[in-house]
Amino acid sequence: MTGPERFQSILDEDGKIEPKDWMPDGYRKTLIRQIAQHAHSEVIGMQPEGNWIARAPSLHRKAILMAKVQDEAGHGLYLYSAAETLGVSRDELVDLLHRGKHKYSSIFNYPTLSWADIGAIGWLVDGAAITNQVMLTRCSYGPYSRAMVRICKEESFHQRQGYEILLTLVNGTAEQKAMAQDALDRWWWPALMMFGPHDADSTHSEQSTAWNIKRMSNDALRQQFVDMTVPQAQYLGLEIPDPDLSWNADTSHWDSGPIDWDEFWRVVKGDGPMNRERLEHKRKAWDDGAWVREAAEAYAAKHADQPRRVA
Ligand code: BYC
Repeated sequence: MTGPERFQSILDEDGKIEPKDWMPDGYRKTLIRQIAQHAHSEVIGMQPEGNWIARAPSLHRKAILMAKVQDEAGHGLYLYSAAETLGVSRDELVDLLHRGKHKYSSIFNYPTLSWADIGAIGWLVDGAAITNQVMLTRCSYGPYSRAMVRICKEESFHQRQGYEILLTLVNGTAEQKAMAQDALDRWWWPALMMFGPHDADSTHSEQSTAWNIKRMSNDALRQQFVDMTVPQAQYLGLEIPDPDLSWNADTSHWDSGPIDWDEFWRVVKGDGPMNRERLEHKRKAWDDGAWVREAAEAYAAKHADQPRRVA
């Protein structure tokens, strides 16, 4: 069997493509693009929540939030490693992000203005991310799909801790409940935008679906998220900020109103409320960490000829 024939037969049998297998150039490029964007999102995504670590309302909340933010760093590392199996280095990818040549998820360009935003991120942002990532556990590229399995387990905990923050707030004072409603008002639409443009406007969906990278469309995943989240909002006693939201008895789905795609593209193209701050902060953290990388390299060079100690 030739390389291309074997590649197609693996896809036909719903198998996994592994790093050493032959793969079309476009398949490799698509995966590098998507996995790198995903890794960057995890790392940039530490900022909105990191903003509240020092201001968490109790030691307990602070410990949970620190663990969550560290998990996101870990997700970034698995994903950069998965991208490296495709022949690109982490340094190259990070450099492309720092030079503004790579995208990351639009959602992380919104500010976290109150403690309730930390609840809304866990509930909605991690909730949307899991919806997408459960699908990606079935992606045809082995290293990416396996990274997703572990990430989804951690994201489920993140989602629940966010929901629990909001549950506590809605059962608190009127002011706390209003804070939770305000967070939902600001995060609802950006969370729906995380799934990407409508299927008809999606550049990559058709090819990515043919390659078993995507197993569900942007709109189908968005609908799944809406259907899952509406009853959760009802249980919280909060109102989803969509006047067109209504139950459709014919389709057994919630119908929602139009998304502001102008806002989406503005944010994706770098002009959202926090785009500049997020990239500046990321570049500064990279520069500030130079001494750590230099020390690690000097140490590795000095001990290169010694057998590695296993702890
Ligand atoms: N934001 O052809 P399409 C987390 C771009 S982090 C920005 O449909 P595709 C967390 C898209 O890249 C989890 N750009 O694209 C961390 C493309 O542009 P290019 C984040 C977007 O790839 C910390 C163009 O629009 N999850 O959980 O087939 C704290 C056309 O779109 C967005 C992932 O990264 C967007 N929202 O489908 C808390 C999931 N949407 O590349 C939580 C992995 C679209 O041609 N990614 N674009 O210049 C994916 O599954 C897919 O890439 C997408 C888009 C579904 C997002």
